[in-house]
Amino acid sequence: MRNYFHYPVPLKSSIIVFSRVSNHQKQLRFALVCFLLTILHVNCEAHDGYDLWLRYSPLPASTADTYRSAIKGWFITSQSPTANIVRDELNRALPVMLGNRVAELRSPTTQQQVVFGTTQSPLLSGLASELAGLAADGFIIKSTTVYGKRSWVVVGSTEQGMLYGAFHFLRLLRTGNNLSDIKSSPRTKVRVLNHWDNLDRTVERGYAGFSIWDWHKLPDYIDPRYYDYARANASIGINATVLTNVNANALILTPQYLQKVKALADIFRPYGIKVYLTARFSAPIEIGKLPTADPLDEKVQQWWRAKIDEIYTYVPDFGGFTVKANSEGQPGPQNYERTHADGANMLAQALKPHNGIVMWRAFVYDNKVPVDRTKQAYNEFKPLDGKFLPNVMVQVKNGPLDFQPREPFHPLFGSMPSTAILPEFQITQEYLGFATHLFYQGPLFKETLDANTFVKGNSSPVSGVVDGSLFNHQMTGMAGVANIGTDRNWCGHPVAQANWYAFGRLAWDHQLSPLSIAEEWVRMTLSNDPQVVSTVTSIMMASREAAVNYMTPLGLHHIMGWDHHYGPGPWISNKPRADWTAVYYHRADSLGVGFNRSQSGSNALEQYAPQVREIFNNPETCPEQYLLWFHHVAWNKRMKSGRTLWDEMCYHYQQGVDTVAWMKSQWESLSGKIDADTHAHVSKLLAIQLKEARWWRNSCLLYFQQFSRMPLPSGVEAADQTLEYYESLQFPYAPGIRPKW
Ligand code: BDP
Repeated sequence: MRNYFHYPVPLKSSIIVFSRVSNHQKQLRFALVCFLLTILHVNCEAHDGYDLWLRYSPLPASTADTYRSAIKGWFITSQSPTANIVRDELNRALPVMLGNRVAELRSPTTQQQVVFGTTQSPLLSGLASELAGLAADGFIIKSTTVYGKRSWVVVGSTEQGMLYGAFHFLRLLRTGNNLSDIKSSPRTKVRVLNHWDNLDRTVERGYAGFSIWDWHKLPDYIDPRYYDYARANASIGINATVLTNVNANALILTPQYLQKVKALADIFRPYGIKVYLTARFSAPIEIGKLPTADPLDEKVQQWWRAKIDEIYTYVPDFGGFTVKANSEGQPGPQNYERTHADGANMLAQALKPHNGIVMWRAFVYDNKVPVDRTKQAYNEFKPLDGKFLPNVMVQVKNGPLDFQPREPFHPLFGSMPSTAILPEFQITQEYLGFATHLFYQGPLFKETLDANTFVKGNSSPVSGVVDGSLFNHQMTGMAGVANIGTDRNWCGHPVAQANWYAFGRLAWDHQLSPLSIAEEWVRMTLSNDPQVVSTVTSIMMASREAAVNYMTPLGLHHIMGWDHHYGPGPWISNKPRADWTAVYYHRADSLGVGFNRSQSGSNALEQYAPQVREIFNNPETCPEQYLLWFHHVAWNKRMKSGRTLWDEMCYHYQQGVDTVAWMKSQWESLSGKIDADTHAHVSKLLAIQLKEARWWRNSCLLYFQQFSRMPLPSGVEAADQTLEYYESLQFPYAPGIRPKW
């Protein structure tokens, strides 16, 4: 009898051989080894976050045993670059999670197994009808009989579907879920990351180092990170990446750079990721030497056609363009008195023969300072509904202003029924504490997706616009501004990875709950220990509301520091444009605070469906979380709690600080339960977050108190500095500042 015990550990020697010894000795040694392994397991699993949520480690013995009884080996039916990626991933994951015995089989005939493949394989073609009802790139995981053996199959109708299925299968194992029959397919088609990365490797609103695209060394030097980036995205269903900043540089469209773009596209292709670029509208002038970029000028049209044909010679499956036009100084069709539709359609026409698309952003504001900036996108785009070509999507930020901790949903959702609408979220935390604050955005994304637009009956959620079901659109997607950089852990804050993860998971399926996504992420990234899972998910789920409270409670917005948007700045005034100041947005005076967007004010509410308008227009029925977004409210107005508005505001700021203190103490309780480096890192960041939450509370309350002239209610801590002190703070080198163009 072979006398060995095989235990999967993340250490070099995973096989421990026992020599001839008595049973008692054996038991003692066994206990000792287990004890040592437990210690080593906790202490040796140090990780630096580079592996993201793809960090495989040994499953608890009983869980591994359960899986091993159903999985003796695995087999891949396809042969393709994508199949090789699946093979690598399984080889990377299964031996660690389940032990070396669960290995690749030469043929699928011998034992209980998992078969990965597509319905093109004769072995799996019988499942084609089951996959037929699923959207492209969906997959099924199913228990079935293969050559007489009860087995699991992971099948897509495409190679990409198989890849997504394989990652999902591993996710089930990694999170300790029971294997059961699953059908899954993406609810949106273009699941795209927008990188605001410049060619000099700075990242606009980036807080995790420099751009991961090493343009200078491309295409000859291929950073291994490119593969890891693609792998991480594929694991959560992201299938598109816009490599360059929306504040675009035309150089990216020149041959010198297109070679570099090609190198990246070639790497990403087998992972099912298409490459897109930002198109600078004035490129025909800047690199084409034409006198104009007028979209109706024939020479301009010809130039773009030739340029686009050229791009496809480098990247045959090039996805298309994202365009920011006539916004914040970017050139666009309005420079030539043409509309956004004229501009978008010109590019769409040239992309069409190649199946490329245009993602045309609705984040616009022109040179005239508007009465209410939140109305501008709707005013410019709503009249263009039905005028865009079918391969154009209008890309709309989640709220009508600009990625605030909380905004009502953007009124363009649902109001352009004949146009494909692509929502844009900001995964990078420009207004959300940079990469210093723990701010889990799952609840924020979901709040927008679940918001009821009432545009088509009583149940018309934004998600119905996004997945195309509300107006029967085939072109669908979800865009997120990436929070990725060269920091070893990719996103700066160890927990900021969860926002990238949540974005991908929700773009795939907006029905998932932020809590379940957080739990998956914690289990895959930190630990399956129930205490860790429940504590970290509670911290994550509390974090969004905490930040709203200590930054912009009750509907306040855009009172961050000037330009860099770091820290509080409700006093910001006297800037080149009124709508670049905080006082424009909060409108505090001796009577009250808030922006009146009701019928008696800017009437931004007219842009919403009547049912929404009715609820929001009346300060008595307007949800308090949006109160100061839509109303100018008296300081002594009675709130639902019975407190005055002033007292309520004070309590919200205090509550924000208290929640961060609670988050910190909860995190401390996990010492020794998760890897020490990650624990220490997050712990230090939470200390900064607590300090900054107090800074927000103190400075905002001192500032608004000048207008309310009311005392702080009991239980709200007084500031330890003067308002002048807070106003004097300057941060000329805060990260992520946009370059001056
Ligand atoms: C704002 C950012 C700015 C971006 C702009 C955009 O401050 O850096 O260029 O959004 O989305 O929030 O175009």
